Amino acid sequence: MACKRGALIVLEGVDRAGKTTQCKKLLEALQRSGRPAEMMRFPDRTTTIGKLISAYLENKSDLEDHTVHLLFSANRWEMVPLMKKKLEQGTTLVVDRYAFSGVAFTSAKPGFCLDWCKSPDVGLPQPDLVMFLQLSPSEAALRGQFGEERYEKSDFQRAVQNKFQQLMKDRSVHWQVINASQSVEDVHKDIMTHSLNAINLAQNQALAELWK
Ligand code: 2DT
Repeated sequence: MACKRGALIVLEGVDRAGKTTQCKKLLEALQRSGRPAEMMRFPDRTTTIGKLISAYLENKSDLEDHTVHLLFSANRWEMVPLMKKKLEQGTTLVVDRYAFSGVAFTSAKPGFCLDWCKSPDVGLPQPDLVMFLQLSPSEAALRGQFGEERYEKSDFQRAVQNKFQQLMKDRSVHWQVINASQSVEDVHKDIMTHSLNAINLAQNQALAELWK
């Protein structure tokens, strides 16, 4: 490796756990400390594939369930060359949702098993750290109403939460559960500590492939 690579850091969690807020805070803190870092989010709604996904999530179009699952995965794969380039250049990527959301959301639908849902994402860049922002459904409810998008219903979110619990049993992924019911600043402190460790470890390790 010509220079020390950046780390691939993913934040996952159920709705209203504070993922996007925490991604932004982490990004700013890393940049302030002089570490090159950029943020990405999935789905990336700006690409051609992302626009199809966005219309689906906004209930402006209907897509068959397998089809939309594969589009979410394709939306990650289309970013892989850019992700690898950035990581190799030493930039740490802070990513708001990744393949784990992909599997948790689709496998929460009737008729889908975890293995089928994982298969299109096998071989994606393996995150160095996946932080799961844990918040109980009752605490999430206190943070306000759900939005209007397709998956923003409490029964479905509960099923998604269960699928995340199943995914977290997989020891091939570096999961870290974060207590998201703390204050925004305390959650940030936890996230920063785990991220700095991951960045230090990643420097001397080759990027691995997810679920392979
Ligand atoms: P936000 O843009 O508000 O995060 O919501 N989803 C996400 C999937 O079903 N599959 C995926 O692969 C990904 C990344 C989670 C996006 C919604 O899309 C769901 C909520």
